[in-house]
Amino acid sequence: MENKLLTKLIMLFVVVAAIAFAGCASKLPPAAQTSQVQTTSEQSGGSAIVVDAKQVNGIQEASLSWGKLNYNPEVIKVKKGLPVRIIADTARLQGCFRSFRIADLEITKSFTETDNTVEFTPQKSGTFAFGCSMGMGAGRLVVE
Ligand SMILES: [Cu+2]
Repeated sequence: MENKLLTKLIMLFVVVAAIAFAGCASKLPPAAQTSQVQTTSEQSGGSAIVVDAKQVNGIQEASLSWGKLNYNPEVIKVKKGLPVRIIADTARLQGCFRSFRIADLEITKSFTETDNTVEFTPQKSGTFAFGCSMGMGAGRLVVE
């Protein structure tokens, strides 16, 4: 009896892992996206979740969580030349999605429960793709 339960649990795990991986892999951003102008709708037809960073004591803050098999929000809008603080929701961001990267700004950060923020000051305007270090998850930082 215990063996049957264990087998069921293993099968459940495999199925969940397969779904999670398929979702992650299907979100690979096109390479051209980096230089694209920000638009309000994604290629898939749905609307991107767009958030303006909030200024708190001179720092532009934005939370980063998980939803729809991708980062949430998918677009973070900030202003050039002012410090940005991204605060990761580590309760929802799991696995490789905690390994955060904005390649064009040379920013990499591994979020943990005790170290869930990354700070930087964007010095050039533009739209910069972000994602996990493996290239899954497709978001954009829009610097204006
Ligand atoms: Cu990944």
